[in-house]
Amino acid sequence: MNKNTVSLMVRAVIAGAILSCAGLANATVYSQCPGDLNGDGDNTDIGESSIVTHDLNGDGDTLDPGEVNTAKCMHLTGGDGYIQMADDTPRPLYMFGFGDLTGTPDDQIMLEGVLSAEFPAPNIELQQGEEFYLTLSNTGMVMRPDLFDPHTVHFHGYPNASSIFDGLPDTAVSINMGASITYYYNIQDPGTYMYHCHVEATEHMQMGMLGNLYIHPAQNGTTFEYPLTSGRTFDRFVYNDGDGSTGYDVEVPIQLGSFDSAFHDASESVQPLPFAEMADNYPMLNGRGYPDTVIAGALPSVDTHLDPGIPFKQGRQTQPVDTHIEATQGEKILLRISNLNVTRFYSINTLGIPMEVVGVGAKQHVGPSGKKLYYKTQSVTLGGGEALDVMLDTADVAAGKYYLYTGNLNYLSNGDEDFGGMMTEIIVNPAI
Ligand SMILES: [Ca+2]
Ligand SMILES: [Ca+2]
Ligand SMILES: [Ca+2]
Ligand SMILES: [Ca+2]
Ligand SMILES: [Cu+2]
Repeated sequence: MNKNTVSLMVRAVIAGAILSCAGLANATVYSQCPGDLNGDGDNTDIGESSIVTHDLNGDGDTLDPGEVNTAKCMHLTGGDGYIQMADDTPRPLYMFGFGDLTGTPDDQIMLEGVLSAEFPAPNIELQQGEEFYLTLSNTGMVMRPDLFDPHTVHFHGYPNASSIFDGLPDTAVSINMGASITYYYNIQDPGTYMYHCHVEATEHMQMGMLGNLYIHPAQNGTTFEYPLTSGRTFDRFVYNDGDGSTGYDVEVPIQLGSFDSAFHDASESVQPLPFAEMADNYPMLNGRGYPDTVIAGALPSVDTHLDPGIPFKQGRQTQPVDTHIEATQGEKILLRISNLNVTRFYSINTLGIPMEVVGVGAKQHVGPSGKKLYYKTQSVTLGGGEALDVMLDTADVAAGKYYLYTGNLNYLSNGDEDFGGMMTEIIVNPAI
């Protein structure tokens, strides 16, 4: 048992004691989820209805024809945890983050939600017309029992009707440890967004409270041929384009980002945080460096690197979002690329498959008159808070393996180890 392990154990025991003294572990949260009759935050159990009726024409009557909307619920935790970096000897890294506990009964959230941070934060995928009830429960910082940080959810770039649900600490409520709030969103604007905690944003964002957020348009399900007479049809689109020009077959959300391991280590070891020296050394796609990026599905749990004596460790998968890109020749791949990094711009390139940018900042890329401003490129650059919808058309591409990677070669590394970092593979399978 090394010194680090002992210190982890000691702090975990202190944290456990504080949690039980404060009653935090036994605290009950109160999620709001229309149609959920047994209070487990899930409105799709047997006998439950996810249907809620609403007055859509403003006459005060909710029963007119067509006045039915679908409510969708999700339950996120805000707290701390560990993820695994892609060094040759996998290295756990301490972080703050959101975890997905949707479907967990309210009275078990505080216990189950301990050390549940995920990176990136759980994907939030919505459909235009949905009403989204997002409960955030602050499950505390178990490895930092000296901290009492609140958290929020901020939908970046999203046109929110009310500032109370926007997550800015200045204008909205922040959620203290042991407490919860249910955010309400009327989902009307399709596009690629992102979300993050806005409390002490430089710190909480560097520590990992960042996620993919994207909204499918009402046009989905309608079939368009694009280009006309080409014989290529689509029924999924990035935007309500009216002509199918944002149609795609395969969709991959990609969050560009990076961590400063010295900052994370200082947070874990209760040292002053080196804000001024912040310099990220682990560039990642969806919270992983290459070659972990090409692994389909979740990475294994990081449990094995921690002492089994740490209480509440649930064997959770903390990096569930992959960057596995695979299509059949002739298909269009949509990359929903966003950057929420607090220190850097990042450029990302393809070779052999041109990128076509069809959306910028959660809007279809058209001029004021509707004229398409789509453009082809081999490289896109995004600063923190920016999003692009990038199409890869494999129609005229040979089957094989291609790469999506940053052209800044110093970012192709995992910490001190070269040949990793911000890169993944694009597999184009031959058409049969
Ligand atoms: Ca239920
Ligand atoms: Ca009505
Ligand atoms: Ca009416
Ligand atoms: Ca802080
Ligand atoms: Cu936070």
